[in-house]
Amino acid sequence: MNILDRLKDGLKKTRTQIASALSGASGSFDDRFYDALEDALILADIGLETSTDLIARLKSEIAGRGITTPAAAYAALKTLLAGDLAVTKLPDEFPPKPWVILVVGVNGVGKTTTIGKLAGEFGAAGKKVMLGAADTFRAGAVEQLKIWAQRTKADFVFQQDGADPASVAFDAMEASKARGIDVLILDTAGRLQNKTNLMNELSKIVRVIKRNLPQAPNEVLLVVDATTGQNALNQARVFNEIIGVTGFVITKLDGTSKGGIAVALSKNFGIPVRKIGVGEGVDDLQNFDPVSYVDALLGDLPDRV
Ligand SMILES: Nc1nc2c(ncn2[C@@H]2O[C@H](COP(=O)(O)OP(=O)(O)OP(=O)(O)O)[C@@H](O)[C@H]2O)c(=O)[nH]1
Ligand SMILES: [Mg+2]
Repeated sequence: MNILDRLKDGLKKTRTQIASALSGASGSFDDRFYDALEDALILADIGLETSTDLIARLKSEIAGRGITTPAAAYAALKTLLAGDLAVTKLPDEFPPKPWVILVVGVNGVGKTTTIGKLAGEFGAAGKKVMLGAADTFRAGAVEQLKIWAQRTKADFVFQQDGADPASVAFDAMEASKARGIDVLILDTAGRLQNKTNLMNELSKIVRVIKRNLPQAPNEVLLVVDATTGQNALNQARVFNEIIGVTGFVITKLDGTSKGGIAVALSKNFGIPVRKIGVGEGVDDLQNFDPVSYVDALLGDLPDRV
């Protein structure tokens, strides 16, 4: 399956749900149509405020352009939405070395898997990649990252379970400089239930990195799981407060009915979605392309409307 098909396949549930919400407005092109559209967007987890705002802008666009059919209105909505999702992808070149990516997020969202996929991608582009196991909290976390390092032929820096994560970050910074590494990616633990601990731990990691290389970390990627819906917004708020997030990675977009969360996140925080995960394999990480995403999310207006 090619990249676009995989995205479309992944977002099928969201799309079907939107289509079924829209079928309630069968045949009408009036307030019922707009209400159904708004409901459909909210159901997909685009968010109440964002959905209301989108519909208001759509209405004025439709009036301004003299649009008279639901299909044309739907197309206009897709253009508006894609236009809102300005993106910048991760850079292809990384001077000065190492380019440091700190990966954060709550438990189980897909941080380690995303790091493995990123290592695969950078490695395939000819970059020297190192993975640093700064999640020393969960038993087995180091081993899991090690497997990804082996699979993607990345260098690997770790200490024993329970070691100080900042100390791992320090070792990884030193080692990546000594070995001429292009991209250093650091895994972290995400215990959101204790915000103070999390804040202390992440701030310490960042301090150690900066002491070694003042412009690093170059990216703080917050990984969020699309299936958690609106809760992803709370996670983004907390992590952004704690360390300042520079980009989102949205995982598990395959098979979720809450695929609209990418819109809610980028609209609410003005932070770009860098990557999306559409499966568990090493090739299942895509750049976020707003037009393809909106197409996969909304599909075509169902015939019945
Ligand atoms: N379907 C699907 N599953 C994914 C995706 N990304 C990660 N997963 C799965 O989600 C589960 C958790 O992934 P991890 O990478 O271990 O998550 P984590 O954030 O590192 O978890 P902790 O280290 O426990 O905090 C694994 O079973 C992954 O295979 C994705 O894009 N799609
Ligand atoms: Mg992990």
